[in-house]
Amino acid sequence: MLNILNIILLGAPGSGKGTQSEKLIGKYGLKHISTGDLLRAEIKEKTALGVLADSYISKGQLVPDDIVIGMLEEQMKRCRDVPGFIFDGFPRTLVQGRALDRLLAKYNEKVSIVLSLEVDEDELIQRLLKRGEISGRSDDNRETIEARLHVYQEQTAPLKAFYGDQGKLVEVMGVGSVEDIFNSMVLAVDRLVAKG
Ligand code: B4P
Repeated sequence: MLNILNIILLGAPGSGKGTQSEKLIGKYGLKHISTGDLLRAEIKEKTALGVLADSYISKGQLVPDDIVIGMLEEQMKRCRDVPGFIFDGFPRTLVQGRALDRLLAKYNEKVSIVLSLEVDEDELIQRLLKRGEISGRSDDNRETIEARLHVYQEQTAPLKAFYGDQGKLVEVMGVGSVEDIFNSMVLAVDRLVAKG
């Protein structure tokens, strides 16, 4: 792996990371790594990891760093010759951010760009409550949503300064049509690619 495009999608729960990842993969052919999807697959299979993860997720808490980092490392090891990665929902803590830098460095790689989806809290709550009506997810209810938003502010939002200091952060307005938001992201990525 050398000089590949590594995009991080940062944003509060319900900000549209999963939604936009699908579109970005379609455009750039990147490998999608969603720690949320991986954890939900473990929960569905009722593995030991899944049972443990569910005890955190259903309360709106983050799954411990060592578990998530191990899972991510496993996924990356399996990927050779990909044009890049979309990290969707990872990192969510500074510990995870530093671990990702170390992991990419092993392959002489680094984070290319961090797209942060900015959505106000009222809109996030409405979206997640609506998703909860159909998703059946244990974390899409009002009490858990509020806990998740709190966890985001406390543990994940500091990553914005971490990547801001590295000159990699691009804030994208995450309210509006999915297409318009996607176009803003593409603009930021293409600008970066054009710079070389
Ligand atoms: P995730 O699976 O990452 O999901 P999310 O934050 O809930 O949602 P996302 O931002 O992807 O929103 P979506 O596109 O679906 O995390 C779930 C849990 O797993 C975490 O709380 C945590 O416990 C655990 N976890 C995951 N990663 C972890 C890590 N690294 N470390 C520790 N724990 C971890 O959009 C939401 C809704 O909005 C959808 O219904 C969508 O249709 C709608 N929507 C999207 N864009 C819209 C728009 N522009 N307008 C209107 N609606 C829109």
